[in-house]
Amino acid sequence: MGIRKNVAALTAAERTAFVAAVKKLKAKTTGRNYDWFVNTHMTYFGTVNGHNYAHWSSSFLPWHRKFLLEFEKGLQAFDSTVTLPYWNWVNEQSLTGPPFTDDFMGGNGRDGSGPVTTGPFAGEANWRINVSPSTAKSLYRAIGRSGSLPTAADVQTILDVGTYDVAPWTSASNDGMRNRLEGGLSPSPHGRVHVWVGGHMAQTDSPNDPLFFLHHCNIDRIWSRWQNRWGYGAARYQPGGGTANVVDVDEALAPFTATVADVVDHRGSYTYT
Ligand SMILES: [Cu+2]
Repeated sequence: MGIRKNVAALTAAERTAFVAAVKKLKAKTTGRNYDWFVNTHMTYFGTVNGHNYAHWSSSFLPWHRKFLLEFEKGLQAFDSTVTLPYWNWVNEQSLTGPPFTDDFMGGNGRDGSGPVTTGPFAGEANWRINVSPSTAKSLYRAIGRSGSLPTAADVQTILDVGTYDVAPWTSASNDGMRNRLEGGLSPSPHGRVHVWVGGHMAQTDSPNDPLFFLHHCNIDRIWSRWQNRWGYGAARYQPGGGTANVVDVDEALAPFTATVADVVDHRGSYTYT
């Protein structure tokens, strides 16, 4: 049972351990290494087998929950004490505070939109981009160039929507919690944070920036808070079944074999502080 903590509550030793495990996963040469996660996110960004597994569909939340769980498992193979921390961007908005410190995620790109120059992921020698639709070989950020960070009121708006999702179960869904959280409908915190960080975070290979996992951990936490209020059961997920080209509750979250129903209640494997 893992406890996922706020990035602002990590000790220096916990920050060091997390970065070390991430670097070991990156250096791994076989199996599900760091670049496997980048590649999988790129592949599943679009349509696979007629389904939008990862994005712009009901399965956005369970797919990323499974993706994060497998990533966390990958880190724990190197250090069993490590869990994914979450970046609560409602409160942590300063570039001089967590998670942007020199001993953790590092700061902005050079001149506000170039390669990251500080922290453990700055420069190709420390953190080489191997899998990407763009040619840059080091990590880029353009923090704050576009968009804005979500507010507490934005998150509350989402928590108050009791319906998980509505037809057509896409970015065009005009109601439901999922599309408001993901980005097809306002207030769109998931999409806004990707755009606000910019650089690799605004591309399909966004997991190249380790900040991706801290951001998505917070998205997962917000879904968990919603579930805590409205129910963790599989019945709270929509669509229930028989919906063509949408991942129904009993369908697998490819490339994983776990179904939506397998991941809706996460409390047996991790909780949030
Ligand atoms: Cu995302």
